[in-house]
Parts: sequence; structure tokens; C-alpha cells
Amino acid sequence: ASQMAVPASFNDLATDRETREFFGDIWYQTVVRVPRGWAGQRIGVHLESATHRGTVFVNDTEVITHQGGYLPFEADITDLVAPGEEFRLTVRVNNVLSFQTIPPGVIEDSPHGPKLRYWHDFFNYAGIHRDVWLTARPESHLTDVTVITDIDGTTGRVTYSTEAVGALVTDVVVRDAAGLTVATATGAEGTLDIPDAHFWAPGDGYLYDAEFRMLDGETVVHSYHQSVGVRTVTIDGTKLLVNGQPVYLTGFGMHEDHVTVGKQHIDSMMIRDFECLRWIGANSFRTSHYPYSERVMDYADAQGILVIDETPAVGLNMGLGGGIMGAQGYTTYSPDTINDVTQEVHAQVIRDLIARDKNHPSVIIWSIANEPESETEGAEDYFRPLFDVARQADVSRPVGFVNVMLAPHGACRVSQFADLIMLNRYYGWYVFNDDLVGAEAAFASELEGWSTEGKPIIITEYGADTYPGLHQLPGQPWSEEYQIDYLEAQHRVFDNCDAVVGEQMWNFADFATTAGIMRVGGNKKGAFTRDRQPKSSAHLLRRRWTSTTSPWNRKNG
Ligand code: BDP
Repeated sequence: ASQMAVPASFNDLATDRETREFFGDIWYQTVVRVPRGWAGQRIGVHLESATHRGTVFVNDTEVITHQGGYLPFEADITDLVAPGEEFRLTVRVNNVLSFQTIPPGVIEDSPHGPKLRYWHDFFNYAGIHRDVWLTARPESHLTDVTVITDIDGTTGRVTYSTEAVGALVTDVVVRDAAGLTVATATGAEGTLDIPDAHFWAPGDGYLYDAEFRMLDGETVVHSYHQSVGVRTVTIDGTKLLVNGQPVYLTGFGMHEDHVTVGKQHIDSMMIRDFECLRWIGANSFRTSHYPYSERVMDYADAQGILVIDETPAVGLNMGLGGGIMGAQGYTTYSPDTINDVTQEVHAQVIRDLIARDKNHPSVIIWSIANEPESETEGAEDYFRPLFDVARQADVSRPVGFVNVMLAPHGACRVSQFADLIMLNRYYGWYVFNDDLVGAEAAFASELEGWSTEGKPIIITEYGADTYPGLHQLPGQPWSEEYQIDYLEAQHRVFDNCDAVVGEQMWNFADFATTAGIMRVGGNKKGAFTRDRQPKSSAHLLRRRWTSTTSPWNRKNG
């Protein structure tokens, strides 16, 4: 046994290849003492995530197994532990991907032994990336709270529902940011009106505090504080509206990715990221390509950042990156590959994501997949019910998926189910490389096609690999100059297309990937380096996104 940090990805802490590329079971073990003061309460163990599968043991008893690497799970361990006493907490994490996991992967033989391969372009960091908690609750307690907000003139309307163990009276007290009570209600579900409400809006992360309480007579038995941002998200033709006002998204697809610690969540790193977002004038990001730490979602709420919240369904596309990052020669949708079992796992991760993030005002769109194969009949059958799953779980937000270049307008068979169009396009990089004139014309003509759908279009990825410090005149691919020329060409295309309501450049920062001839020490499409310093292009984005002629102002008056 060796020492391991929690939270952290294990991969880059060691110096040997075996550890970095290890796949299989990784055993974590520690001794924990239950606080003596918790006598008489229900005690639980809560993991914010275990990538990609976690099985928890208390002493020698298995208490829970959870599939899916980026969402929380919890087990009640009251009967197995004693207040004031220690117990042995063991977590078996497994990072193997298969055709029945989200994201998918496959183990293939190689001359040097089996290798885990996958079709997504980021390193398969694994371990326990987020905090692990012991929890204590009274016997009677709230288990879930849902809030949906609406606006009526200057009144903010909060429709709420609660779930609980124990038949006590539930009530709710809403306080404003100064702590003054602005609305109250009694009952497990109901509606609260906040007169003259301060609405949550982009750049204004105003949050109320809703305290949900379970009462035994006058005694508060359990209470839960839920922050509430009062806002609406709607679509009107090709416009995306927040609080009835058209918005234009600026920002990035991001990654949870840092030197040494991999996908560990660290508050200080998060603050640096948000400060960089603010500096550059980004009002939004996408949680490409998996749910991020809940701390990130809370912080986005408080900062007034708009979030496209994505499931880990990335790489459901065996035709993409084949031979470069993934394995070759598979059919995406088939009984032996992405099949009914995968579809149910995918449905469950959509439900789990929405269950976790439904109350975040920052979340304005659900993205149920990134770049799946979407031009085939198999794709249509696979995705149709998944959109229903998302809409059943949440009626209050648009649902979409991110379309890949291989399924252009006219060929894609999945966008018909989506409320809006989200496109990843690399005109001037993967196609028309070093030909920005051709790139611009081809991109503009594809967007003309998508515009006829009458739905808002968000460009969720556009980018060019750029090696920081490489300068060339005239700009050539990989140089800082080419990244600038590339972005200017893309931006002209967006500005000329009315239906485009957002641009999220790929990527916020450079990040780790599997090794290969397409990647130089990882993916280098960042506007920032991996240590969060600006490349030359960051200054261009900043000028564009903060000036009075920003696309926001130009398109929305
Ligand atoms: C897209 C993917 C993204 C990749 C990017 C790229 O959505 O994960 O990192 O392209 O190639 O296909 O840089």
C-alpha cells in the first residue's frame, strides 16, 4: 500500500508509466472517527464523486456501489458505526470504461499488454476527485428540495416541492441577501411570491436563501438552506432569453484539469479560473464534457455566470478520432457496442445530473451529449427517448446536445429533438487548415443551412491548437498569430449570422489528453496556458467581449 491524497487524480502523482496509465481497481482506505456528539442521528458517508465507479465498505461491509464518475452518492451507515468510535472506510474505485459505460471505452490488446482506449480527447484521470463527507441528520429529515422560479412583473415567483422521511410539517422561509424575510409558506409544496424581487441575471448573481424546515410543534427538527436565484430561461424563435431579455453567450468550453492533481477540485484554482473568465469578458461556459464539482456550480450561481451543463456522454462516436485517440473499426450503435444497456446508463446519468443541478440558476441549458454520431438511424433511435428523459426530469430549461462536424446541416438526425442547436466547428483547423478564406466561406454556408431551422445556434466549440510562444508571420497553424487570424475569421462568420446567440471558444485552457501525433503535451487550443496565463489570442477575445461593440451589444441593441 502507498500513500494517496484525497481528493486528487492518482495518475500524475507517481512518476512511472504503470501508475499513470493504470486501469482496474484502485483501493483507498482510511480510518475515520464518528463524532461523539452525533449519537441519535442518522449517519451517512457522502462522496461527491468517484471516477468512474465507486464501491464503499464500512469495516468489512459493502454499503453502496455507484456508476458514473462525476456525480455524488451517499450511503446510510448508521447501523454499522458508533458515535465516538473509529471505523475503517474503504473505497474501491474502478476506472475501466466499456461500451456500457458513459463515457464509453474499450480494452484492446497491444504487443505490450492490454490498453484502455476511448474516444474522448481528454486524459482518463481517475480516483476520488472531490470531497468525501460524513453526514449527520435527525431521524426525520428532508431528502430533496426542488425550486422553479418565474417572473411576474416585479414579483419573483418560487414554486417549490420537498421530499422527506417522517411525517412532520414542512415550512419555508425566504430571506434576501441582507437576511430580511421576504416570503414564507407552509406545506411540503407550494408557491412563494417575492414582491419587488431582485432577479438573478448574467453578471448579477443575486441569491435569496430559502430555509426549508421540518417542524415538530414549535421545534425545528431539521432545516436545509437552498440558495435561490429568481430568473427565467426561454427560447423565442432564434433568440435565447434570460428574464425575457435576449442574451449572447461569450466564453468557453472548459475542463477540470490541472498540473499534477489532474481532475482534483481545488477552490483556489477555481477562483483563478473565474477571475480569468471575468478578465476576458466571458459570461458563460460549458461543463465540457462531464458534470463539474458542485463548488463550481455554486460559484457560477454567485458570479452570475451562465452554464451549459453537460453529461459525461462524450465519445459516442466510433468514427471520430479513430486510430488517433480511440480504437478503430467499431460501429457506434450496435448490439455489441453502444446498445440498450448503454442507453439506460445514459438515461440514468441525465436523471442524476438534473437531480444534482436542477436548483442552480446558473444552469440555463442541459447538454445531454457531446459530439455523438448523429447522422444515422441508430443515432435517431438511441437519442429520441433521451430527450424525453431530460424533459421529464426538468420542465424549466431547454435541452440540447452538441453536434459534431461529421453531421452537418441536412445530415444530422438528432437536432430535430433539440430545443436549440449547439455546434462544434473547426473550419480552419481540422478542415481548411491554413486556408482561412476557404474556411470562412464554408462555415458561413453551413450556418445558412442551420439558420433555416428557426432555432437559436450556439457555437459550443471553435478553436486552433496553439503552442504558446511560437510566433510566425504570416501566421501559420500552431503559432499564436494563426490562432488570432483563425478567431477573427470565425467571429466574422458569427457576426453575419443572426441565429448565432453564443460563442464558446475551445478551450479555456490547455489540457491533458492521451498521447499521440495530434497532441503536443496535450491539447493546446487554450486561450490560456495550462497554468492560466493568457496567450496572445486571449487579448483579442477580451477586446471583443468587453468592448461596446461586443456581439452582445451589436446583436441585442
Ligand atoms: C472536439 C471535442 C473536444 C476536443 C476538440 C479538439 O468535442 O473534446 O478536444 O474537438 O479536437 O471534437 O480539440
